Amino acid sequence: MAASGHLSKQFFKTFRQFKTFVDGRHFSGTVRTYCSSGRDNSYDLIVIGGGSGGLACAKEAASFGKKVAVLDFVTPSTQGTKWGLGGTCVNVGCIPKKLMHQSALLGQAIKDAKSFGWNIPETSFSWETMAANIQGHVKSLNWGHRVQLKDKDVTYLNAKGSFLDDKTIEALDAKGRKTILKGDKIVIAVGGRPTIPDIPGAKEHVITSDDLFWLKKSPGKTLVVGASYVALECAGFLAGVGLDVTVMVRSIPLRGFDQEMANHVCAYMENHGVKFLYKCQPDHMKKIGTGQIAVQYRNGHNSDEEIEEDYFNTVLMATGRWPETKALCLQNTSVKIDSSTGKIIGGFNNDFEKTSADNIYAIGDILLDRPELTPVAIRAGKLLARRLFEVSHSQMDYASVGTTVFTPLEYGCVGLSEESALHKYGEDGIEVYHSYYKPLEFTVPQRDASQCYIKFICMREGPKKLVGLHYLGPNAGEVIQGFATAFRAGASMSTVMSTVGIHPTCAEEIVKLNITKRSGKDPQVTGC
Ligand code: FAD
Ligand code: NA7
Repeated sequence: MAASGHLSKQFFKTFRQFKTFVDGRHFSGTVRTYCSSGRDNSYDLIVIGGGSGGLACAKEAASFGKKVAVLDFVTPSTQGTKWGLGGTCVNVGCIPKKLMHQSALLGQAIKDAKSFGWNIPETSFSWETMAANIQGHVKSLNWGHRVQLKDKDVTYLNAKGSFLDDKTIEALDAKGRKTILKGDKIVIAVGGRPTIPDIPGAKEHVITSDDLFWLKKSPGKTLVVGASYVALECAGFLAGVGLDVTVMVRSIPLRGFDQEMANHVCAYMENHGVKFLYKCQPDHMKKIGTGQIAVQYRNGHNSDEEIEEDYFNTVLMATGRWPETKALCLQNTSVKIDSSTGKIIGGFNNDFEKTSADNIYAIGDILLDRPELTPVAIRAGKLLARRLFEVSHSQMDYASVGTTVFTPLEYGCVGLSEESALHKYGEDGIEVYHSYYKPLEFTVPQRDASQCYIKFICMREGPKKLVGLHYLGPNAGEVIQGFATAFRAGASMSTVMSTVGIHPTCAEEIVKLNITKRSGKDPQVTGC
């Protein structure tokens, strides 16, 4: 037990049995744990940040009998919003986002239900009810995380961590109390927070995704600034629950994603009531007498960049996120950060999560050039804990991670975009199979399916290995999760095409693809 060197004899030992199952092998044994009665602040592992990655890493290390501490502290948003243990995903990310998306999908389902014979009396939507129930669920998750840490004997400090040196952490709680901790190994998992551009009036008047999910009252007529997935997902569910929503797009939607798919995502949203202001960016904001926010914006369509104005009840800035490294006082360590992104540079000693300091590691959103996704942070955290305590040598594989954008028409993908595949292999190197299809559930209520589209990108030569799969339609996350496994297993066009479909589903349209873009034939699917 590495930390034992720091302990004096006055601390008494206990012996704890542990059993765990890793990489198909059982591990068990007896470990000495040091009961400090609050006096011993030396740990085998200190994790700074109790979000997706940090909690996973801490719990895994504790399951090997290690002495672990987790520090988690939420600095209130510019609007004063704060929340409990669990990080971005649980409190202000994936979980409340997906539940609000579900609320919007149910609104659509109520409309569809009439065509399926349901006699539905007039309905109305209550933001207050939705928000209270979702916030209640999130609070139960906060509590669940605390219980799990306690069950695993992980010390939890609701305090902000900063480095005094490579092995010493100062934990500062909300009451200004300081605790000094010593860590043999330290993992940084502090994630990021939304940025607010330096626009006059913005800091005072806008909200971000850190506030949206905790609003007790409906945001009303909303302007969403930004066009990445956070922006489009929020705009999608706000419109889905009946609000007047405008998205302000500075350049392109869903930068980094396949642009043909991104344009379909926006077209569907536009057909379903979301307004888009393309090539526009805010210039100035101020509160007016009615309580609304007057937003002056530059419209790039006007050659003289003339200023236009509109009024909103809420402005949601979804203009990117910034890593939480500043408060860590990394200047007191030998950890290197990337100056343009503020993120921590990993990859030292052939270990993706190892920083330039010998005993300090970084996981999740804080690590440079890694996908900012919860399952990525969790997996990286678990694998790191196993390597740190020599239970396994497995490294995280950051390639080919599937993801889904939960817009009103969901978009799931794995692998390369068409642009990246063309760039990497050239036009003659790849084949693109595609189809427009109509989900069966869209037929009876006569829903427009013009954006339900699938694209399968594979190598042109040999067995036609799959390099990218893109799906726009219902349940995209569920569909792509399965295909992501096939993708990792090296699936080819022939493997996928020889798979018998499950009828009648949307996913079966993937195994039925047969028209290449190159052929120029009509990719509309007709009949069964
Ligand atoms: P975080 O979960 O951000 O946790 C970091 C924790 O550290 C926070 O609690 C923070 O307050 C705390 N902290 C910071 N500094 C300190 C300090 N000095 N001392 C102590 N504590 C500190 N991902 C998906 O996979 N699917 C989705 O659908 C999805 N939707 C998203 C929607 C939104 C709106 C957003 C914003 C993100 C979404 N993500 C989604 C991304 C996902 O939430 C993140 O990738 C994930 O939470 C990163 O985990 P992490 O452990 O790196 O950091
Ligand atoms: P992203 O992916 O960094 O996207 C930021 C978006 O905001 C993007 O569309 C930008 O347009 C736009 N932007 C940035 N600054 C401005 C200003 N000043 N005015 C108008 N528009 C602007 O951020 P997200 O928050 O959506 O997501 C970040 C991560 O969080 C994501 O990976 C998830 O895992 C969670 P641009 O394309 O630069 O023109």
